[in-house]
Amino acid sequence: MSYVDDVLARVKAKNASEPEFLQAVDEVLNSLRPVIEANEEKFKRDALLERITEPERQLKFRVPWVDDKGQVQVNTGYRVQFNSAIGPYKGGIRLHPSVNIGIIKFLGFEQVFKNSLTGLPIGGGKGGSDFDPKGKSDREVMAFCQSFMTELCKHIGADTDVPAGDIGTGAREIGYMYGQYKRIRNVYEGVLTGKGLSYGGSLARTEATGYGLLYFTEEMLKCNGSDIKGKICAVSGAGNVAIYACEKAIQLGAKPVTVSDSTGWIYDPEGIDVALLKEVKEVKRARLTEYAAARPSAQYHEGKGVWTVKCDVALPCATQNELNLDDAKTLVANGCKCVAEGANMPTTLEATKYLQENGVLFAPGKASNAGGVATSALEMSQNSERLSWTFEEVDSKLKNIMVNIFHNADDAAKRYGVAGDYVAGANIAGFEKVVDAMNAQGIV
Ligand code: NDP
Ligand code: 2IT
Repeated sequence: MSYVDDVLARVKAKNASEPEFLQAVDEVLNSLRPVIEANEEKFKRDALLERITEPERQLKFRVPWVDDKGQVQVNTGYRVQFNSAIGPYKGGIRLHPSVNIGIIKFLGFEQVFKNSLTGLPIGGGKGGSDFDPKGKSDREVMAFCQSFMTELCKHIGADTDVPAGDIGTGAREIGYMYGQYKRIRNVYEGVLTGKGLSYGGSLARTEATGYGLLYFTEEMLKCNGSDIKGKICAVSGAGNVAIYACEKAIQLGAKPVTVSDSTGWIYDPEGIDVALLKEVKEVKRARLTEYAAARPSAQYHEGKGVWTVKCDVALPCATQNELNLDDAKTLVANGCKCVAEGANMPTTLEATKYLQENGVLFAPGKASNAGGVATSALEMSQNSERLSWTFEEVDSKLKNIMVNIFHNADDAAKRYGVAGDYVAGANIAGFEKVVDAMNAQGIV
């Protein structure tokens, strides 16, 4: 049995109850075959793949808090500190009822390679809780965030581990967590990113993931003889990533015509009205029915369905495994030419394979959504030098980073004889830097 197959079998046996983690490992290790085979004995002797698939540290803790009725609620908190070879652990905090250790491990594993691809000195980590912010009062959200940080603050720090936002964690939650960290640890430092502008946040961090996704997509299309201008985009999600993906798509001359949330989706043939979407989702925290009620051109549908809309470019920006094989077939049949992931692992392995085999340009999330964490690293730099950069400065660095990530993935794919396979290219390019650092640092 090859070394890759041997490790895959062992990771599967050891983590049998964690399907999302196994899916992420499966994709990465299969992409790495040509790299590993070129030097199999050394990788095997150093147990490099066993080490890279085993988190350096996993924390699981109780998060008790009191709801508005005086009832005590108990959630589970997680932080997986996956790999610190190239920098302090860095990655978001997901607050969603579906969160479990397997989901946090998959996200932390992806983050290791993504953060490496940014070219910035950040290791990989991820955290979260099964707490559901939906329907909670501000006071309840604050109570949860304070309790969560009361434990987490013992394990993080500006040079150790720097969490940020993800699903369910936005500006409000980061603010409450930052306040509690500062109060307990008595240090004013850049321990979280995605902070408000009045207390150390970076301009353009809010926009960064969605904008970065479009910068990446623009470059990928350009290098394949096409142009983002004039393209019809189907977007899923209606949160941070989706909103700013729509905004930048419009700025680049494309037309996003869909968005979705966990209850339904919008088809708006006139193009998504981003100001209205922000009002509904960022200000009112309401359902997409309110968007439809305020916009005569919009049709609201219950359930799932954005991938049935005819589009040139599909941008999944909601959650993992939201684009399956049937969706991929529908997209191809409708003439879709490009899928770029804004979310983490939104496309199933079967769907990815089908899209690639049918000539669709496919950008994996760890490359195309890396603009968020890259700008988080820029926020860390600004915090360290106690300065803040202008929006234009951060945005232009973000654009350069996304263009570089595309070319690094593209070059790595070409070097290993799989030109155009950006999944393999991103995994290989991300892996190379981490492995170099791990080798230099000995068996740790
Ligand atoms: P938000 O919480 O701001 O928005 C998430 C959106 O996706 C909401 O519209 C939500 O609907 C929908 N959604 C979430 N879970 C589900 C589900 N299980 N089924 C259907 N719809 C769902 O999160 P973000 O926009 O920040 O994150 C979206 C994706 O992008 C995630 O995969 C995240 O990991 C990834 N990502 C985020 C980055 C960031 O900087 N924020 C950076 C890189 C990747 P509803 O509100 O109804 O739940
Ligand atoms: O998945 C991700 O890259 C994020 N949620 C952003 C992480 C960060 O540290 O900004």
